[in-house]
Amino acid sequence: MPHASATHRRHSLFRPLLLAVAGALVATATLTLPHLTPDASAATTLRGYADGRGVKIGAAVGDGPLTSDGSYASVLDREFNSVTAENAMKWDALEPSRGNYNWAAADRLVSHAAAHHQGVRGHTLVWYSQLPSWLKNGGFSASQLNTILKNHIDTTVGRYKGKIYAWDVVNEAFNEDGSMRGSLWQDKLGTGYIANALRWAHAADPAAKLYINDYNTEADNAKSDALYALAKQLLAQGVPLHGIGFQSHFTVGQVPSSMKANLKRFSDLGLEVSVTELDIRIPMPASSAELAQQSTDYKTATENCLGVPRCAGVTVWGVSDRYSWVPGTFSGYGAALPYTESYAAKPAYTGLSNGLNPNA
Ligand code: 9MR
Repeated sequence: MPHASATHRRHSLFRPLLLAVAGALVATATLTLPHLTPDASAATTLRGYADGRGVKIGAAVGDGPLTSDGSYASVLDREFNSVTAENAMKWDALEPSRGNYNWAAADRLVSHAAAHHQGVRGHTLVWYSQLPSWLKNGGFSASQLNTILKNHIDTTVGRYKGKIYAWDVVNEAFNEDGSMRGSLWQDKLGTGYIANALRWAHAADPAAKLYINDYNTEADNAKSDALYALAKQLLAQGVPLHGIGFQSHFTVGQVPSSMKANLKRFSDLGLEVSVTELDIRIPMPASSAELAQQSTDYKTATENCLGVPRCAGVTVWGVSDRYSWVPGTFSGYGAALPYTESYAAKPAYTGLSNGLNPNA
């Protein structure tokens, strides 16, 4: 017993001192932590804001950078709650020779996403471009092509059943004037290939949201009018179409003024809308005024989607200017993404963040 009381006395003596030390530590931590780790608060990342609004903020991901560039992966995982395969799920990548599938890069992305609590947008099942040559030059009949397409959709959507929340089933099916774009599918099968592809994809994964995706459809124009008419018709026929993807490859200062109203008319049909491939290119070298305008444009484009009912989210077509497709396609243009080549957040990042933050 004497021991117990001595111990008790010692505690009583030390308690004020311990409390003072603990209090000082808490105060120090409170004062210094935010300065030491500015990115530590999930609420201030892009994905923190997106999660708070129940939407996706995605990025297109290349297999090269994902597997070889640690800085890339750490920004991707900190900032984005959704990923799209930039190329790995296209037909030429998945089935380079007939019946021989190469899943490696696509599987890598899907398991990376699961490990980092990211959703996956599937891109893309039916497209005129990036077809393997055995398919493009195979001289197949309509009925053979139908079977090939169904097999490809069954196999690909089936493999990732439950792991892909949305699929770009049909990509870039229209010409600028609203007519159907000539392609292997359109030319041999007619426009009916679109309804068939949607039905097959739905059977293979009933939970995935199925999209038609295109570019230069963000404004109210001939191309978006044709897409609207097709969407309405497919819905009237009971075809499982759930969403429309607006790629949104813009030039600085040129986010279309009719974008929000245009997205809203699709949403009013009961469809989801998503910005699926946002980037905003600048003539190089980019001036600080252009970078500031780009920031405004990122905010506007994001708000144009999030301000519409049934906007599921915004995906940017890459993370950093280091790997963007833009300079290789639009000679003299670049700097289209939210991060510089060395992963500094650009004014565009702030614009995107403010577009996602309801209190900005
Ligand atoms: O960014 C992609 C690039 O790496 C590929 O070389 C290119 C091939 O067509 O496709 C790019 O992604 C496109 C997307 O799949 C569909 N919409 C336009 C995108 C930019 O070209």
